Amino acid sequence: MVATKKKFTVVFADPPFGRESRGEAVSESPNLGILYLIGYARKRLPEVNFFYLEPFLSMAEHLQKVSELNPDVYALSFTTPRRDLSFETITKVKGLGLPMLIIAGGAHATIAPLDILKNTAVDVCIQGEGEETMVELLQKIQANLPITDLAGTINRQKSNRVRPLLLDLNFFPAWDLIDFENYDVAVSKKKRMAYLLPIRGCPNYCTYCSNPVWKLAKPWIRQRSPENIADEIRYLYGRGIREIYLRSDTFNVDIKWCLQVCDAIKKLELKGMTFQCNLRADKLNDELAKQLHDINVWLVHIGLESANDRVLRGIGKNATQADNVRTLEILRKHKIKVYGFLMLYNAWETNGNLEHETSKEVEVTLEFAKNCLRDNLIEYISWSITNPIIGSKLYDIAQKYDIAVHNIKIGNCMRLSGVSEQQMVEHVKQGMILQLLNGIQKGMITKKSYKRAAQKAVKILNM
Ligand code: B12
Ligand code: SF4
Repeated sequence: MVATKKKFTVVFADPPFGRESRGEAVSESPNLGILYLIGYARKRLPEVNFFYLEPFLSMAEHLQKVSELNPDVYALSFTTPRRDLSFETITKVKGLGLPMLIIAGGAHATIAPLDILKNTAVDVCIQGEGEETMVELLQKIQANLPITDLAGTINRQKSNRVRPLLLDLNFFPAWDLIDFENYDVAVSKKKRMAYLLPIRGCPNYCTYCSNPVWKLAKPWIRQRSPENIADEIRYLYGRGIREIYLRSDTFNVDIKWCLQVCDAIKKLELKGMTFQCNLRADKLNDELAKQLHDINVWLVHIGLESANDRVLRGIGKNATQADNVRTLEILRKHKIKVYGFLMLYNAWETNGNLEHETSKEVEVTLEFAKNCLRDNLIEYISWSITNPIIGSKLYDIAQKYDIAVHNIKIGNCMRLSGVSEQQMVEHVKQGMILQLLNGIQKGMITKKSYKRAAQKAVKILNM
């Protein structure tokens, strides 16, 4: 009998966070990057077997699956905060002794590929958007061609040129691989919810944001067609999804296109479907807010960041406090709730000088948030101490002035002149208490989010 040749197999993986990660950000959604890569690649490479090892697997289950599948390529996707677990995973996968190529992609591989190549057994890092690079890489591997010169990759021999971005985004993630029962979102009206990306990129460059993937090449903004977005929504509805969070960094870059998307969604006439989306405060008008309400957008997420124009200017937000207030008022008028995100103790550079948010300005923001909650301008809030995350302009500023520190109570933050650590801790504590009490009051602490709330409460008690 002639043995049949094993199909060329590619395993995409999230690091294994285990089932105890339930209630944390990783359990909210499958990795959209991986689903997009598989959705794109399998059309072009129908002869290849693709698998996805999801984030809720334990390390033992993850390794067991890799052994069983014995892939030709193992491709891990990870962010910077998940670096340590990812490095441990790579070491253990390598330790299985299987003959495979190990690839890394995602935010950390894009921002810090040399960190990965230096400290792990990864053979190739893929920088930025991975669809086209992955297809070409797999074609080359199958044809036994050298892979050192491939655009969009970095290996131990060579750092190659950046790959142009995809212009046609009218394709779907590989949703068929996902059982939505395995994912759970903290805030939603419906039990079954999915994230959907109508647009890639963001036209802004806020100093604190590590928006690494999209800004390697231009155009920074790419929109899908309203019809293609509506088709994906119809598909997800058929899969039992009743709430969709339009999760792109910002939905309202181009109001005209947003209105067309709303129209296409309205035409679907899907009973019982609700939506959430991310908006920027500088571009909302009455007409768009009305349309959002008409398609059942019940919650929008807005990065308000600060209530001080000096700070908003400094961090390059391209929105003013007047924009913040106007947008909150328009949304209240149209009965759309707001999840407001605020940051404390930001820093920036003006004409070569380090500047930062003062304690007084932080207090203004805290007061603003309290008033907004009281006046129903904001429904939910979330605070974070500014963390100079790798990949952001702020990271470079923090390195230049040597101000990045780790505080055991509040995590990664910055040492700012004239602000004591105790003062910072106190303000973070005030913000977190406000967030927690408001969450309890609004019934946000449900069975599915109790773990996060409990962790927060313990953190506050220990401050
Ligand atoms: C939606 C989202 C989530 C969702 C879904 C995750 C996801 N990856 O889709 C959830 C809520 C689960 C999430 C969680 C977290 N996230 Co998040 N998330 C995003 C967000 C807003 C959009 C992601 C997106 O658009 N995906 C769509 C696809 C098309 O893009 P992509 O994921 O980048 O994937 C492409 C490339 O990166 C590459 N690629 C990705 N993986 C791989 C793997 C291989 C092998 C290859 C070859 C290529 C490749 O190809 C993909 C297709 O082009 C981004 C912001 C942004 N604009 O990127 C933040 C972002 C990626 N998240 C971030 C962070 C920090 C987190 C958390 C650590 C937060 C937390 N506190 O826990 C967790 C970690 C999750 C994890 N699995 O490790 C940071 C990462 C920053 C950094 N320096 O690493 C970002 C950039 C936000 C920011 N500006 O700070 N996130
Ligand atoms: S914070 Fe939001 S608006 Fe600013 S650059 Fe990042 S994604 Fe864009």
